[in-house]
Amino acid sequence: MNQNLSAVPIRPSEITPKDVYFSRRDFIKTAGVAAGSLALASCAPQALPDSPASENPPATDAGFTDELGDPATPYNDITNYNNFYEFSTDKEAVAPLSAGFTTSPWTVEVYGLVNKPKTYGMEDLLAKFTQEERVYRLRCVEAWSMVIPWTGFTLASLLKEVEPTSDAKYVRFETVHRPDEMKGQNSPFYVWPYQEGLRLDEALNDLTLLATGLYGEPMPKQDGAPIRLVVPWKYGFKSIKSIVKIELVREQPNTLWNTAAPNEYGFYSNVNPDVPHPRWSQATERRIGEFNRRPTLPFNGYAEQVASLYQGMDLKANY
Ligand SMILES: Nc1nc2c(c(=O)[nH]1)N[C@H]1C(S)=C(S)[C@@H](COP(=O)(O)O)O[C@H]1N2
Ligand SMILES: [Mo]
Repeated sequence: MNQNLSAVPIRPSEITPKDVYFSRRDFIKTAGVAAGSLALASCAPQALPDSPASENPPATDAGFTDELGDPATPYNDITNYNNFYEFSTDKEAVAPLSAGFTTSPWTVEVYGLVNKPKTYGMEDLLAKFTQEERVYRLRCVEAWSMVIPWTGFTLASLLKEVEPTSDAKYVRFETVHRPDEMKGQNSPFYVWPYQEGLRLDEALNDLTLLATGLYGEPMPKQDGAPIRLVVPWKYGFKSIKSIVKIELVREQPNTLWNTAAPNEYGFYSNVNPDVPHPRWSQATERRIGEFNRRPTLPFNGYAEQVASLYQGMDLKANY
């Protein structure tokens, strides 16, 4: 697995005036991010350009830190080292290949076992649900990780509005299917469109976010524009990108990775240093931008918030 990052010719910190860089840091401190809480400043609804490409990439880490005090991964790394198989299996090729992806107009259909099914336009979603900034660690199953300052709203707030019925036990998510724009969707090795799923209580947990931006900018295409899931205590592949369907269902849904290699990728996929992938250890990880590996934390460091969801479950059998 190639884990090298391409050289970044100009560091954002070199082209951002110091006063802007430091005022951002001061703002974040005031908002309490560095003080150890998870959630943070609410943001005004964003405009929706079709090409939110970074003409002015945010400063390196821009003052964002997670609740463990780790700085955000530089914007240039978050937007040039991507897993998005619809475009390429080469992490450094996703950004250029996704540049022409159409992300506006965009709708998300929420349906299935709900009292009030609804198809939302992106503008509705941004206007209706409170946008928050949350700095989360993303731990890829390939044993690298990043710290990403997301903008988004809780999946719970959306699900409450559509009113799941008592039969709804799981949530199924689907990425847009557009093989003309997403050449990777012509690959016979995977079942397209990309699908993912959560148990309803996981979906309703306050950590679970529908993210619409990062670093305070609209979501870059390569990161799953215009809206993607973020489930920070699970391996990165659960955080499905470019969502068009959210269905409440009775049975545990199929997922792309569980279908492709069920012995390697379970439905739960909680970050667990004690359960190795059949072909490599999950005990340590490489934070993008750092040289030394660091130990991987159970539930990616979010055990306090989510371990209770799995009480009584054998997490080695339910990997
Ligand atoms: N639709 C879709 N969603 C996806 C993927 C993908 O290939 N297609 N890759 C997943 C994997 S393996 C990871 S690690 C994260 C990567 O998100 P990032 O590129 O924003 O870091 O997205 C996840 N969501
Ligand atoms: Mo991943």
